[in-house]
Amino acid sequence: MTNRRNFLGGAGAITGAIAAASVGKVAMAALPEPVLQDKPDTMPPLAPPTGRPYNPVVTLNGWTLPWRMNNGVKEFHLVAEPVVREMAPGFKAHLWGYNGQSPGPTIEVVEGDRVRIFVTNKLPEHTSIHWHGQRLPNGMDGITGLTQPAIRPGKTFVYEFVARRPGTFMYHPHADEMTQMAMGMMGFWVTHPKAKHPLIDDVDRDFVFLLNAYDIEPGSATPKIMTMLDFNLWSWNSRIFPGIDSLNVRLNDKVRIRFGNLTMTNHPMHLHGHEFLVTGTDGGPTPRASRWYEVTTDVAVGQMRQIEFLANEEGDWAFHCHKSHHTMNAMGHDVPTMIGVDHKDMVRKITKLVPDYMVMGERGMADMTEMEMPIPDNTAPMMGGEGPFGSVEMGGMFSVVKVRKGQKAGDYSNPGWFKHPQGTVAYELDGPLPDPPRSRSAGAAAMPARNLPARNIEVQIRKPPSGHSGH
Ligand SMILES: [Cu+2]
Repeated sequence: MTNRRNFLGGAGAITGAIAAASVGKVAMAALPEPVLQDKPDTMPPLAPPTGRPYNPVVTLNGWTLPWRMNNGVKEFHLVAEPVVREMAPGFKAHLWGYNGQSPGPTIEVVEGDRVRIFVTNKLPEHTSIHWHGQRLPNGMDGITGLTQPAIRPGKTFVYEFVARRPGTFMYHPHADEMTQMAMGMMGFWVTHPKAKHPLIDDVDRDFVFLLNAYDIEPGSATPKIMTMLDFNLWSWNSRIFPGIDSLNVRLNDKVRIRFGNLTMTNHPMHLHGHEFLVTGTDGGPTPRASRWYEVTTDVAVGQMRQIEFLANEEGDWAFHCHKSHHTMNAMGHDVPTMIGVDHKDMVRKITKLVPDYMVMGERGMADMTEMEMPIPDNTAPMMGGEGPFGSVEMGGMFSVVKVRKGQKAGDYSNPGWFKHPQGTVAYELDGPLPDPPRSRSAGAAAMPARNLPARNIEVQIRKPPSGHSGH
């Protein structure tokens, strides 16, 4: 749950003294008290207490920032600061974020709202915030050096604009971006339509999360900021499976999931058991004629996608990035392929020198999930997550859409594992294998060879006219 900490004595101990010195008491009193979050749990949707009504979103392992109304203006207070983010149970990362967590809180407003955002910098270096995708006055775009001076440590800047178009947006720094995004500074923004919109359907559940990535050495806690491609933690909202909450819906709910990509590579997002439509991008809702059903949609760097589907198949449906390295956690990348290598002789020799030497990967990497290999403190296992049938052998960008009937109206708590109707689970064959029907020995009738007369096929290639005059 959120807590309201004293602004001056709060989380940003590193720069707290500077903040006190540079923001006067009177100025401080005029700011909305910053609300902070100290847990990585998925907060229930925040029904709007003031302003116009809308159907609020659910931020996966995150929360929505409360606001105050001030003469018709929605005022928010973001505090950029170092945070400790639990990325999975047993693994905490030292990141930078907003208001106690990384990513920062989701900001939800309604089309036409006038929004004022106070941004206080409690980082050890300057920052700014860019409101990715918004229509706004150029001077509110948040580009350090280009549209505004940097927000120095301890200083507070004010951004103010009207949320002009409904849609799915992000926010992130545009100052020392390589460092600040690698450290986890980003957040989600949703502008709800002010009235029934021809291209925006009502949904029962509306989930949001950001795709982000970190390079944190096993056993350490701070990301390496110089990494460009070889990240080892692929996360949703700075959480990795099995630390990512499930997306709980009721049978026949209409479900929207919005995601934005602030990593350094693309992510083909894949949903099991249902087909979805891409109903929106960073540019707003897509025209209906442009929508077609898919089960995977690629999200390029800097892009946002919103997908919608009718959850009409009960079960625990996997939902993940389809790059197999992105559903693994740290330490999987520098291991040589050992499949099929017979280690026996080598192991005997090595064991004389290193008594507790262990062979890895001789039969594939699945053994890794079973052998309880000792790993350094503060490290997530490479892949894991216990399911009802054993290890799920996944990490990183993976979660489960849990579709259930019979859950009470409004109850979106985790229903536990799916109870499969009898006879609907893949099973182990008991008894001898029947002859494969295609085998010749099983009788030629199963699939007789097709005897076609040999033909000489002449391929005719029309050559371009000689010379270059035709170009
Ligand atoms: Cu991916």
